[in-house]
Amino acid sequence: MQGRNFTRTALTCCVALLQAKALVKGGVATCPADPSADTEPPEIILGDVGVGDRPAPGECTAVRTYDVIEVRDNCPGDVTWSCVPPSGSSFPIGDTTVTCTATDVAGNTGSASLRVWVQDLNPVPPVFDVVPNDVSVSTDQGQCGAVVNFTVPTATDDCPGVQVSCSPESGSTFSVGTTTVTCTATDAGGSTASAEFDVNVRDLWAPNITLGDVMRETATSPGLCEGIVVYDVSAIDNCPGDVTLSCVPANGSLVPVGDNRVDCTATDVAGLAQSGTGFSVTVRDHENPVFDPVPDDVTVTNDPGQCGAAVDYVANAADNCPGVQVVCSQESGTTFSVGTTTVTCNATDASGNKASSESFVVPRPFSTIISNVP
Ligand SMILES: [Ca+2]
Ligand SMILES: [Ca+2]
Ligand SMILES: [Ca+2]
Ligand SMILES: [Ca+2]
Repeated sequence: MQGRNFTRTALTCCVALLQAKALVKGGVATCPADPSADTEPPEIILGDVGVGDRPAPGECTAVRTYDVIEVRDNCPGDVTWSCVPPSGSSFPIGDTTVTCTATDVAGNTGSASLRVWVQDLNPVPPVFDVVPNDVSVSTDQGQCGAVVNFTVPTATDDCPGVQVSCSPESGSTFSVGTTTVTCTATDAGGSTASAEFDVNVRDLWAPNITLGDVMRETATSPGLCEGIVVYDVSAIDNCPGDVTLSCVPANGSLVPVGDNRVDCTATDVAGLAQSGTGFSVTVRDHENPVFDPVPDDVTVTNDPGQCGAAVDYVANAADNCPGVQVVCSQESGTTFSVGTTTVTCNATDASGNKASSESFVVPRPFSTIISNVP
């Protein structure tokens, strides 16, 4: 059998008796031979919303009607249906969704919906109950911002249904600096009011200083009592922007022999400074002293009536560092016996580096002074 089994305009009741045995859907009867095996939900055809009355001044609702044109199913039998809110009831100002649900004898459920709009003809905007206070927080650890939660302000309206939303939302991540949050209260009729407050996020995190390769020990540069300090230090900050890194003594500079402490300070764009853990660089002197001039051999005559002579000689040493000392096997100015005396001088710098030199002192009877250059 073909043919639409049930049609009714502006249904107002809740049970539709479907007298025919099948519903034509696309020209094909879809009710199975065993109706209990039916899986096809019923359909609800909704019509237009009536104009209805208008809310009176001070009123927040108006009566509205709408049409349920048809409730149909592919199988015969009672289809129960209902709509919420029902047609003819009082609807609040604003937008209301009407949902109609129908259930066939096999328990399949279908639904349809429509919107009922009641205009607010006497719009009175909502009013915020409190003006939100500004919020001030510090940045989250390692972040250039902060997740900020705030209490969404409430608002009061002449009609129910006012809603408040804020942008950015509570729980958003706010960047460093000041962000204005705008909260908007919207009543059911679409009238709005707004309120603003500031979220101030301050950067309280100074840069982190990272120590890379450091030459903890280095030698003096040739001829100098200083060595070049070499290290690798970097700094990162939670916020973008240049980080000023300053170390004393500076990388690549000359520092004196001994232990030298290096201290670094990193400063971010917010002016927050972090002093890194200092480290030490030891400069060692490995350069030997040298005799300057190299001691000459000395030949003198004996002192009159003596079998020897008091001999002065020069034995000086130079070093890249101060504090070199010269010690000889027989001091200058002492009496040397006739014959050849080998004088050995040792020069020792402050770091223990040594140099040695030999010369000859030869007192000879009745001879003139002869300088013997080696
Ligand atoms: Ca059905
Ligand atoms: Ca209002
Ligand atoms: Ca910072
Ligand atoms: Ca030296």
